[in-house]
Amino acid sequence: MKPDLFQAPDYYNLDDLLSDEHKMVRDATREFVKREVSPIIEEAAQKAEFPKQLINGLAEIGAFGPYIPEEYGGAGLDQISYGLIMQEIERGDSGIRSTASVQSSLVMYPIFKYGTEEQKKKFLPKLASGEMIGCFGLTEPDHGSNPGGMTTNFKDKGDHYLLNGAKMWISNSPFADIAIVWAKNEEGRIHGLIVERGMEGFSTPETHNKWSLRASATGELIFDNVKVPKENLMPNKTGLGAPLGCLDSARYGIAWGAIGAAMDCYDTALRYAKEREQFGVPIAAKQLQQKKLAEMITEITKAQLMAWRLGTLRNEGKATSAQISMAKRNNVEMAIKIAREARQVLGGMGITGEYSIMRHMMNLESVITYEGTHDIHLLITGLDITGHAAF
Ligand code: TGC
Ligand code: FAD
Repeated sequence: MKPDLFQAPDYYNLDDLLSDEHKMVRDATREFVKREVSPIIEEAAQKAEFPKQLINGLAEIGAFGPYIPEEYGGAGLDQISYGLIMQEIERGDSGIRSTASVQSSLVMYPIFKYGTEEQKKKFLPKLASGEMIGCFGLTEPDHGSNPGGMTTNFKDKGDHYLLNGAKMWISNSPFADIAIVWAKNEEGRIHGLIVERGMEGFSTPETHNKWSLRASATGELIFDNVKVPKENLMPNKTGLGAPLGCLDSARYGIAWGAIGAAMDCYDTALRYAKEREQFGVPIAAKQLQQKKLAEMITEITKAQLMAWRLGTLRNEGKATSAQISMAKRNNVEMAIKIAREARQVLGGMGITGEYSIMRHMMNLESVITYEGTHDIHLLITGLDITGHAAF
């Protein structure tokens, strides 16, 4: 792969809206990605392997639980810093951002919000340091966009719960130490359970042959009469709103992350267009290429402003789930369109692993599907503005 020469576009001087802490966090993550991710990511994706050697570094830059309080091992940062960390990591690769998103928003967040003090003390510091990796099991083979229909269930057996069922498409499941599992009790009410690797009847087979998120491990969670200790149930929120609350945080991170992937594609295409000559001039001098590049920077700038505003609303505790859906949907679509256009600017070179664009493009096919599909987020906006649920 070519050396990482990334220069971040900031057409509307968004840096002026960031605090010194935001810029420090952003620059440290950018440096980490240049130093540790860029040199190895293409090979990891080609081999379809998650680069586990990145875990310690991700923990060191605060990517695991950026907004979890320091007393539990988190970095105690605000939502803008969290977003900037996701943006910079996804600039490197969406699969690495997935690992950080899942660990922070889908594993640490529910334990922090819905767990007991004992659960927080037992798991959060180890998750923050990367000593432990977690995954999040909501989707089932027959229930993807409609998780409320889940059939995974547990029964009260006196001194333990007995868990049965299966989850699929679970990021990090093949090597996770713990799984946050959403399952129904005997009354059909959804609860979150912390299932630990090694519990009898619990297995995590890997899903192979993906063309997308190849540097991220995806798998199933299978529960065959798993005895879960009662102290592993998170008591402080039940119902579908509990997992959906975690998704708000992860979807917010994706709204920023997608900007990172788009920035990388734009920056690569711009540099290539200035260097590549055809018909005696750089292709950047041709109107058709300028149209592509000008539209890319316009869309990136709009997405940056949306993410920043959403982050300030979240810092004030005012962001709604529907606002988060709009940003996730808009920014991922923006990124996938830019990846497709940027790939064309590179001509044949664009399809090779010499450049990051094709990998971003393929990754974004997962990002536009997970955490709620593009269509589902449109329907969430539709419900919000009309009052009619059209799911
Ligand atoms: P509905 O009746 O609308 O809602 C049920 C309850 O949930 C509440 N609620 C929310 N709470 C918090 N945050 C949100 N975003 C919420 N949305 C809804 C709602 O108020 C209600 O509460 P209550 O107290 O009245 O019971 O539910 P529904 O069954 O009609 O479904 C609505 C729908 C379709 C929007 C929802 O199910 C949905 O979002 N589906 C998409 C599923 C999804 O996003 N799955 C993601 C799986 S995890 C993943 O992909 C991780 S990828 C990680 C990576 O690698 O980065
Ligand atoms: P379906 O729900 O079957 O949808 C198929 C199509 O139908 C989509 O286009 C959808 O938009 C459309 N559709 C569905 N319902 C409606 C409707 N009411 N109206 C109109 N159109 C509709 N899940 C987890 O729980 N944890 C994870 O860590 C995780 N990681 C993932 C990693 C990867 C790489 C991938 C690909 C997925 C991951 N997922 C995870 C699952 C992801 O959240 C689901 O794939 C997603 O929610 C969609 O579910 P589905 O694939 O079953 O599609």
